[in-house]
Order: sequence, then structure tokens, then C-alpha cells
Amino acid sequence: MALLSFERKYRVRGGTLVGGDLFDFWVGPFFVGFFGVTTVFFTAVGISLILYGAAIGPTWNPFLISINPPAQEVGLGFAPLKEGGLWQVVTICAIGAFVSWALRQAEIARKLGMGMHVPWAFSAAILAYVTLVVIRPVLLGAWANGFPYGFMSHLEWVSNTGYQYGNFHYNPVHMIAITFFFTNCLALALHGGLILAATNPGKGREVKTAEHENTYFRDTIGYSIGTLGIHRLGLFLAVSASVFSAICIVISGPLWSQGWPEWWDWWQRIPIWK
Ligand code: UQ2
Repeated sequence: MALLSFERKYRVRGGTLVGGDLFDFWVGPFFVGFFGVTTVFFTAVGISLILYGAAIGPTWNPFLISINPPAQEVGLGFAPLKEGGLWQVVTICAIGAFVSWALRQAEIARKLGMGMHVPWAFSAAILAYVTLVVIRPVLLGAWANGFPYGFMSHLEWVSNTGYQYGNFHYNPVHMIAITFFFTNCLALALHGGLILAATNPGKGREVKTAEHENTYFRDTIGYSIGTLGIHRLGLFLAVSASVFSAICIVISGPLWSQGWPEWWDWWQRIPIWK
């Protein structure tokens, strides 16, 4: 079905989660919906506050602008706007915008009668962010443990937080998360390469089919995961990367406060070596 006639057929009322027919319309190509409105609201307020923070800050250098969390002494309380309060409100706006976006994805999936795979996958990314700026700071007792919103400053936070635990690459869950990121990269390279190779065999030659794709991998490694399977694998790898990232940072401090290299001392302490 051509795109325009498909959209004429499927761009119909109904399926919204909130607001009934109120925001059940499109602006140009974009579905609006209640959560489209809340996404735009939180994004506009958040960006305005970041610009305000930059304006009262020491620099307009885009690499150096930073909206910082409150000082350690504030604990889990509210801070004055100019002393971390901006960071707190920007965090609320960010979570509001991300969750609104996920719910807008859910509404669009419902309208089209599709599964909820996209909103759930995106929720894993939201979980990783919320773990960094809410769950871990709450477990550690201070918003100061959230990361600052700035280009250089967030990189420095990552570096400092890593060295606080000696060498973060010794964090076993960090190892698992990295393995998922790398494997995800491998899977997407294989998939993208395979699809383009089948679709663009060269000028004047026939476009190939899923049978060619299967056979390519059966000939190469004796196994093809299949056209549906590769997408299941991709979703699993991508979501796992986010979830294990969230776990690897939330256990750093709340569960383990020494260096990560020391964690491996359990190996030396196995009674069998005695
Ligand atoms: C495949 C298949 C696809 C693919 C790819 C494979 C026809 C179009 C890439 C090959 C993938 C395999 C064998 C899994 C590799 C495993 C890991 C953990 C990277 O078979 O079906 O569909 O795109």
C-alpha cells in the first residue's frame, strides 16, 4: 500500500491513553496526542532553564557550560535555584520529557494495533538515565552524586567516578554491559551489511531474497538466526546493554564502595587454595 493511502486508512481517531479526542490529531507528519503536548512542555521548560543557567554562569563556550547538581551538604533536600536547584528542575523536566516520549510511542503503537516493543525498549534507556540521576543519588543520600549537565563536566564526572572505584573496567557488571554494547555493534554491522549486500548486488543485477541471506550465513558459519531472529537478537542485546549499564553503576557505592579490582579478591579467598 502506498504511504499516502496507508496513512489515510490508519490515521483515524481512537486508541489514546489519556485525553480522549482532545489532542488526537496530527500537525503535518507528527501525531500530537496528550503526551506530545507534555513532551514539548517539559522539553521547552528544561531547555529554557539550561539557557538561564548558562546565562548566569561564567561562560557561553558550549563545551564548558554546565548545570551542576547541589553540594553534598544539601543531601536529598531542595536546593536554591542557583545552587543546584536548576539541576533538580532540569532533571524533573528531562524525566518528564523522556517518559512523555515513551507514552507517546505507546499511544502511536496502540493506534496502529502494534506491539509495545519500542516503548519498552526506550524505557530501558530511561531506566539507565534515572538510575544515574535519581536512584543512585537517593541510595547514596545526596543529589550531589548525580552527574552534571555539561559537555566537559559530564565527561569529568564519568572519569572521576570511575577512578573513585580504582579501575572501573574491573567492575564485573560493567564488563557484561560493555560485552553487550560490542556484541550489539557486531550484530548491527552483520545485519546492515547483509541487508545492503542483498539489496544492492551491483548495477543491472537482480535484488536478492531472504533465502540468499539465510544461505549466506549457513555457508559461512553453518547457522542463520533468521530474518525475524536477528531483530529479536538486536533488541535483546540493546536492552541488555542499557539494563546492565544501569546495574553496574547502581552497585558502585550502594553495594560496593572499595575499588573494583579488590572485588576480585574473592578468587584468592576461595578455601580450596588453602
Ligand atoms: C542472519 C539473518 C539475518 C541477518 C543476520 C544473520 C537471514 C536478515 C546478521 C546472521 C546472524 C547470526 C548468525 C547471529 C550472530 C550472533 C551474534 C551474537 C552476533 O542469520 O537471517 O537476517 O541480518
